[in-house]
Amino acid sequence: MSAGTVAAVDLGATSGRVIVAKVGQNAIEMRTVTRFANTPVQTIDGLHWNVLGLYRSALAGLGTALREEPELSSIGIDSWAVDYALLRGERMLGTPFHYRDERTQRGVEAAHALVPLAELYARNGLQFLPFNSLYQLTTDRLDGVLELADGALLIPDLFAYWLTGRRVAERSNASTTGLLSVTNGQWDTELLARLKLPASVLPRLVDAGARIGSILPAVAAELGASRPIDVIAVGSHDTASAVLAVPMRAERAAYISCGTWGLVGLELEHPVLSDAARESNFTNEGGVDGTVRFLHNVMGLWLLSESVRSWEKADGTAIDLVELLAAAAAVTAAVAVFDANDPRFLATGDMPRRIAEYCTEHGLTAPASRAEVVRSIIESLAEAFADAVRTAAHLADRTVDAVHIVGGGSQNELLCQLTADHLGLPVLAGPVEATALGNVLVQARAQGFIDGDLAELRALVARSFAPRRYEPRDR
Ligand code: LRH
Repeated sequence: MSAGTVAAVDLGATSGRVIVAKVGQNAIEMRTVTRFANTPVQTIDGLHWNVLGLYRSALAGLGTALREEPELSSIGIDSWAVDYALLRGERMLGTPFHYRDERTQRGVEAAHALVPLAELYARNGLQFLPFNSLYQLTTDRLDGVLELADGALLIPDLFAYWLTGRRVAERSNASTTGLLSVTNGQWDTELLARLKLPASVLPRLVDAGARIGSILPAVAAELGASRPIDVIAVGSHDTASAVLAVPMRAERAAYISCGTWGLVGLELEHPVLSDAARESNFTNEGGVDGTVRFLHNVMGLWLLSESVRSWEKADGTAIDLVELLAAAAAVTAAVAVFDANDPRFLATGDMPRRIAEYCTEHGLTAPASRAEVVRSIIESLAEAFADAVRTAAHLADRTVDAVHIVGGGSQNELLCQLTADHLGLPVLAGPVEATALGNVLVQARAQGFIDGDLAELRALVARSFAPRRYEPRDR
């Protein structure tokens, strides 16, 4: 078995990147080839992803990757979950909506009138999020748009289709649609019929590790590739890839995949579908190798990035985030701790104002300076993370003795330390690029550059990227 080189296209809610990795049984080397902004666009009908811009940037990055690493053998794509493009033949019908668009309220009501939430949970195992694809598709149905479509592809599957001409639905991301059976991992055709959604728009399911196809000749020409390159299905839901690359002992550890969202939970072999799990809004998403991600979505660093966006708009200049975080760490006064899970924080908008409103409504002193707002956000996130870890362990009847934080949030020292303090447990931080790592590991295994089960892949991650440890302090 010898090492090989693969490329990950990793699309996040604020930026995308193309990363190349040389993966062998004993070490992984990763290098970011390009990073590009992901800036959603508000038009008259709502908030959209600029998927064409993202695809162009991904192609440019892959072209550079191929020039720099001519032996590159495959490509894997991951992104945020739930959002999709509708297709008719080869044509994309309109521009995909962003899950933070507020149009889906009608879809939620209409879907629940057909199938109540408790029954949905028993069938799909998903926490209620107003943007789960089934509510978005129901809104498209009500708007008369769905009937025009003969296909629906989640964002990574859309990119794979544009690269290869093959339409598939990778199973980890398909599990976030709400239309996949949590018990047998197949499209739930009975549920689709009851929701009046056409099963015919949904493509064939594939598992992470499956070869989707070779890049089309026109794509090869654009990338300057002189030989066929495979596109491999990875854990195309970014959280599935991130959790795969958490260097944990899954039976005893909780994880927090912390980027735009803070995804807090456990890896299980079987879903937990109890009333208590549903009432606590815990989800059972599909992971790589048949695992279940039992987790809760906490609002995450979105609270911070959206606050920074408001301030930058007001100032007309960029904010130095490192400086701002240092100022937040230096705040000594007690700051308000608010409920980071409050739905008012979901949509785009003036986050500092919403936090102040929340505080006033709940008899808390609203943070005054920007440093205090940031401190308040981080304290509130740490508390919400700790709560979610405790609830997950209780609901799944598991003992947790360490918590791993991966993703961008693992670089936030204050957040890691406060999470450890709130839980009274050690926090192990890193790797930062867990999502891209999970992506390249699945490709490398599919290509035979490495082998092993999840525990062995995680041991390889731990050897290559040793986590940083935060001990809990007395409170
Ligand atoms: C994180 C994420 C998360 C989903 C949300 C829509 O990027 O994929 O797992 O709940 O985006």
